[in-house]
Amino acid sequence: MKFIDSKFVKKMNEITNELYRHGWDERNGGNISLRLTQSEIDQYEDLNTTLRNIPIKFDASPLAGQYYLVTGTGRYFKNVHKYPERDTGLVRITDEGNSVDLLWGFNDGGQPTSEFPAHLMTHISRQKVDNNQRVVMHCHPTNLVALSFTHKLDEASISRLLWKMQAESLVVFPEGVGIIPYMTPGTNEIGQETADKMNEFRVVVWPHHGVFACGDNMDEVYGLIETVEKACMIYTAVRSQGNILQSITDDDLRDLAKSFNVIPNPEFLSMATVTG
Ligand code: 2HA
Ligand code: ZN
Repeated sequence: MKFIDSKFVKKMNEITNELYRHGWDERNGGNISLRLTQSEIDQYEDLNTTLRNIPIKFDASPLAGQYYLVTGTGRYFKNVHKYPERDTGLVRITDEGNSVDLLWGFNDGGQPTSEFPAHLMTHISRQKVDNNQRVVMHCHPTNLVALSFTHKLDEASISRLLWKMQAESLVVFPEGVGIIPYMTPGTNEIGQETADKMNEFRVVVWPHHGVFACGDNMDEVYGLIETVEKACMIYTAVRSQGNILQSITDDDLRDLAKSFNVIPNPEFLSMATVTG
């Protein structure tokens, strides 16, 4: 079987298109990486030669030998499903960790996303937390970016706000969301800051820019971002309608957590009921 016909390429095509259609990946905005296992790679007949070697500008040696299907730098999510072999690539991290071997894709001379440092550093963090997590996704959800202008950039306060905008939020991201300061995109520095937050959170807000998120598979990570953005969208609608007359309370959040068997981040919500 050829890799172009794989479920991995099909899913990448589908999700990049969904992200584009939501308006979260204008122009060349956004990027995705998905780790594949050796046994998955072995199923395809056209992945056994190195097409070329691509240097990377940071040390990815903790991931040596791993395979990633990744979107290309400068590529438009609008187009990925039409030209997957041009706009995405499958790479293996070399033993030295300072370059990747291209096994498939980027067939017009392309390279991995400019946010590859943030992706790979995030993979390093998340594999320590949970080795099943193999997807990292970055996009520019409109209402989340807007919130980063109007709300104090405080993790507890934004996490609690998002939890209270819909019953779904606490269940989907009980650990809340992490937030880094505004930083220049595409740098190793924003990559390191993001990866540090990823030790604790699966969602990291990039103020005035977008979001980084991770998880087991494409649908799960996409769903995580959708849920965060939906909460932000409700907040936008609420603020435009007027004053808030009632809301989900802390006690309601505690009941939700018990019912759905999730543990809220104790720094953002205590499970102990306050009496008196
Ligand atoms: O890939 O979204 O953050 C383009 C970007 C950079
Ligand atoms: Zn971006």
